[in-house]
Amino acid sequence: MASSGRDGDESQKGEAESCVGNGSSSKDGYQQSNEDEGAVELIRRYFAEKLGFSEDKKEVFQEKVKALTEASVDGVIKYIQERNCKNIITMAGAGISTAAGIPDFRSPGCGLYSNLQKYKLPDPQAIFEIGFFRQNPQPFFTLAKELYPGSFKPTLCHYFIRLLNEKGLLLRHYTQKQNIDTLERVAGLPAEKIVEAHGTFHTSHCLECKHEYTVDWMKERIFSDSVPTCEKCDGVVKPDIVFFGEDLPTRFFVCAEKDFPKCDLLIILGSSLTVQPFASLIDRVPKVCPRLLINRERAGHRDWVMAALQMGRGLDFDSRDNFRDVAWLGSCDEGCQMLADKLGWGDELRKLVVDEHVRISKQQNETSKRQTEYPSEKKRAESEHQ
Ligand code: CNA
Repeated sequence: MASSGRDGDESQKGEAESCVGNGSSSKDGYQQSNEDEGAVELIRRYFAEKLGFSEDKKEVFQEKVKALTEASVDGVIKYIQERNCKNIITMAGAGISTAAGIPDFRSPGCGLYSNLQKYKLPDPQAIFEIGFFRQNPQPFFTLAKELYPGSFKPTLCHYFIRLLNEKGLLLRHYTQKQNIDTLERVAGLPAEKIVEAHGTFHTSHCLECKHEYTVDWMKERIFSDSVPTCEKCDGVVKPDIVFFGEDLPTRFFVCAEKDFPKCDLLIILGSSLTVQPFASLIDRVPKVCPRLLINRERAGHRDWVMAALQMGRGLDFDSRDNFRDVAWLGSCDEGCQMLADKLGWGDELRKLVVDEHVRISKQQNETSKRQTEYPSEKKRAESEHQ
């Protein structure tokens, strides 16, 4: 996967070279390409004027000068170092936790949506739709039991985000995983740095009277194979993850409004960027802000017609005018290790992962040993959390 990442970089570099006309194309080829560009520019202007999308080219040109010197990973590293970035935003999807053994949603074959046949749902997404859940909550809780974290450990990518924070570079981490794993917290990222856009398993609420329940209360119900019902009013209790058809947490809107205009580098990790409004956060950074995607596949990019016409929104890896968007294709862990190496923190990150994984294993062993020796301690710990 790293090699395809590197190929991705090379293609960006090739593109940058052809932009300045120093490629190996013949004079005829060069003239032809100039004519093509002229035609594309004419079409672009025509549509931009007709549709009212006209952009101030001068402004964009001036901004271009301010962004990456090279639309590649090395360009991003140089930018971080020379511009003294302090307001990096990371946006993460389910892909940052697959290396910990937690499936994502849409990856063909191994993603959750490919493996829900046994629940006989009208369609795979129904398991996360609030209307369906109100009628039939059982499939969701059966799935939650299957997926409940046993001894998952944060991935290297989670620790990279922690390092960004410890180096004073991270403004905020936005995650759209439904955080049953809460791996960001386990990795040591402070709560105020995390925005859980699609909620969390950390708390649960009764759908009727809104009474709150703890993660341990919910866990016990999930593992006893019962649909959790409220002790006050008998309503169904749902973990505070955002289902389709529900509003996102207020914190998401408040933080996004404040953070994105300040962002000086956006790093998108392990997301298909298919679900709104999370996906469109990528368009809320300043026009000059570089955006780096680290993912197994390209995501969130404008289609080529819109890119050629300089219209529409989304990442823009391929247009000749690209001065800020970079795709590194491969695993999140490999991509983050590569970034850390280039920033000179490679060994620190490797050591952090090893030390923390040893610490977590030790903690997990001690807990399960204590609970085997003193089963009543488990009961006490659970009731203390309620
Ligand atoms: P996703 O749609 O499953 O995408 C994951 C992305 O990560 C894909 O592009 C993968 O190729 C990539 N990937 C997987 N593993 C790795 C890896 N190790 N390294 C690099 N890349 C990797 O998950 P997202 O988080 O992007 O999307 C959110 C899910 C939540 C959507 O698919 C929704 O259907 C789902 N959901 C949303 C809601 C809601 O919006 N309220 C509710 C319930 C579920």
